[in-house]
Order: sequence, then structure tokens, then C-alpha cells
Amino acid sequence: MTDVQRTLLLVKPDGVQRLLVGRVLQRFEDRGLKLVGLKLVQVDRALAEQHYAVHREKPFFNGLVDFITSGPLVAAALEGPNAIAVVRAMNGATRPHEAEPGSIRGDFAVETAQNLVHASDSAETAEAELALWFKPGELLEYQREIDRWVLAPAE
Ligand code: FUP
Repeated sequence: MTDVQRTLLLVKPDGVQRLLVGRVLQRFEDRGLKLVGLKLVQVDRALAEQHYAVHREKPFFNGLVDFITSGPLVAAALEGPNAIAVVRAMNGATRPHEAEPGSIRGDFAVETAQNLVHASDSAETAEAELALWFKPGELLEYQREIDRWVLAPAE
């Protein structure tokens, strides 16, 4: 059975500054994923530190928080079959020199510290991150006309 999931995608401040927001979101729309939440956010340190709490003890933590709070970013909630793995694969490896050409990082990034995008890495993380970045009413449910050509019929 198809596992329809929701996941958090961030186009980080480097993506906004490099005018890549439209091209990045286009890739996910082209793939068939559904946008169920979308906003431009100037992140404060409290939210940034919560988002990256797992990295709190790492040497790069402060730089990471500085970077993600350095300008507006785009937060998107994407829905689709196996969306968590699909979006991670499309983003590519964390370190851009290891990212496959054809992935977002493999096509547009060369530095780990400025690797353009973030995506949730598990069902638990996706649930927690979506709750952190979106208020309940900000995530929508709707049908698209194309869904019958993209998604398996409901069983
Ligand atoms: P990812 O899930 O691909 O975003 O990667 P991680 O959660 O492991 O890392 C989060 C962010 O920390 C990366 F996007 C960039 C930064 N980072 C570094 O700056 N140096 C590192 O060695 C690892 C991660």
C-alpha cells in the first residue's frame, strides 16, 4: 500500500539570495509532490536552535544558526507517496561534493555550509518539524485535478 507522507522542505537563505526558490519548488511540483503549506520566514534564533537541536553539541552549531537566521527562507510542506525519502533523494547528499548530479545540491551547491535545502529525515522528524514550522491551520488538504494521473487510485 502507498505510504502517503508529509515532509518539511526548507529553501535556506542561500537559496532565497541566489534566486533559486522557484526552480527548487518547481522540481518538487514536476515530480508530482503536492504543496500543502508554504511561507517565507525570517527565522529567529530560538526557532533555529530548536530546529537544529540535534546538532547542539557540534562545532558547526553556532555557524549553522547564524546562517539560517541570516535572511528569509522558504518553508514548504510537501505531500506524496514516500515523500520523506523522495525529497531527501532530490535534495542530494548533505555534502555537495557527494551529491549526485541531478539532485538540487548536486546541481546548485558546492559547500556544506551553504547547501541550499533541508528536508526531514524520518517520519518522526517530519512530524516534529512540520509542527515546529507550521501552525495547525496552515497545512491544507485539497485535491488536484492531476492527482488521478499522478497518484494510485484510492483503495
Ligand atoms: P541534512 O539532513 O542533509 O540537512 O544534514 P544534517 O542534518 O547532517 O546537517 C544539517 C546542516 O548542518 C547541513 F545542512 C549543513 C550543516 N553541517 C555543517 O555545516 N557541517 C557538517 O559537517 C555537517 C552539517
